[in-house]
Amino acid sequence: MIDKTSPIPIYYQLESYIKNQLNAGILKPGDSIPSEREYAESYEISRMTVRQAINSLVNEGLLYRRKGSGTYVAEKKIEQPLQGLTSFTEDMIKRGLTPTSHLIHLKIVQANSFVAGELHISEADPVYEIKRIRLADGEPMALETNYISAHLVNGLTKEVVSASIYAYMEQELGLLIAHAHQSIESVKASAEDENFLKIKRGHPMLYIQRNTYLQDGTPLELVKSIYRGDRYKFNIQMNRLRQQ
Ligand code: 16G
Repeated sequence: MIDKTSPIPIYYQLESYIKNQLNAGILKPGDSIPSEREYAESYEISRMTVRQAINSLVNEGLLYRRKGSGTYVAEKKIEQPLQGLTSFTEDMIKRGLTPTSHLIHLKIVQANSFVAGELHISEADPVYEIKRIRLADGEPMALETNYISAHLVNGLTKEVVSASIYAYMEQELGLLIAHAHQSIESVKASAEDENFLKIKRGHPMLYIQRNTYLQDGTPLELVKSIYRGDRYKFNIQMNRLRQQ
């Protein structure tokens, strides 16, 4: 499988070989892969070359290293399309995963100027601040903080927010959730993320802000979320824009 006469760099050939094994399920999430020495001996290549291939797969998030123990196959990322406006609960159920939430707090606070501006309400107006760890099959995926005007929505209890907020607002309150604006930025895991998501401080994370609106244009929620960079991949479908 390694062809030393090929113009394709050897590290790249090894990288492709390991990738094929991952795709074929020969190497599964949690499996340890052979050591650098083992690869080097089996294919009669240098350890430096093996390291280069493995580093590249670690950087892509397909493998991860555990200090003093070895290199392992990472869990598959959750691929999330960015076409439709859906809830975490819906997204997980669609994938056959069980969604749960761990409620950190639910309180009514006075809107600060940023929250008031985003929700088109006055500063110091009452807003629900709901902070939840969102889990898929018991594994923490994201830390979400929702701000929802308490004048617009009421009845957000611990029981309600421990399940689906969207389901409550649509099915119980009859609100027409229509569209949202979402932005995604990369950030490093903070001490809080380390604590709640069990991710090492400094690891790459995705910071997402969603502003959701009702059909009549009223801002419904401002959501600040931190998603695990090692477990999430967002997909976008694009159509070619032609110059006029
Ligand atoms: C998603 C949304 C969040 C929304 C939540 C409702 C992002 C990136 N995602 O997690 O804005 O509040 O779904 O979920 O912001 P729920 O209905 O399961 O409570």
